[in-house]
Amino acid sequence: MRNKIFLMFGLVFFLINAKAFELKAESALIQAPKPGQTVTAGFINLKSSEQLSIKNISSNAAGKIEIHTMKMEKGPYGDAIMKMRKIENPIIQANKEFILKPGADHLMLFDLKNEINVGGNMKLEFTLVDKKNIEHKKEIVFVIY
Ligand SMILES: [Cu+2]
Repeated sequence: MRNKIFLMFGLVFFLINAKAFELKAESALIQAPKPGQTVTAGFINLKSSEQLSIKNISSNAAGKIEIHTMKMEKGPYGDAIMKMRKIENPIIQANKEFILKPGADHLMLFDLKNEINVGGNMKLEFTLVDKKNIEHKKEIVFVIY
């Protein structure tokens, strides 16, 4: 079911500074938080014609947004524990898919402010820096699922 939703939404195309490069966003989704929770995860596929670094991601609806990676670590009893860690300087490589998906690298949204309902939207503003060190701000609409 979830996979189906991933395919259904998506295809949010846009151009940033058409002469400079093209950035394509697909499957921009945010998981509806569990009742009483103020943290959730988000997912997206990005593809850019030029290398971009993600300097910041912000939203009126969240206090803080990070990109996380998942890593297996040894727990106190020698067992394997999945740990999340912030990616400090995420880079979107030119012409390579930058994929944030469940069970892998993902967006982490903290301090959710509003009520977030399935089927609603959340706007996230990405601050992207190109190789010439020029900043581009791009708003991407995510679908809550
Ligand atoms: Cu996380």
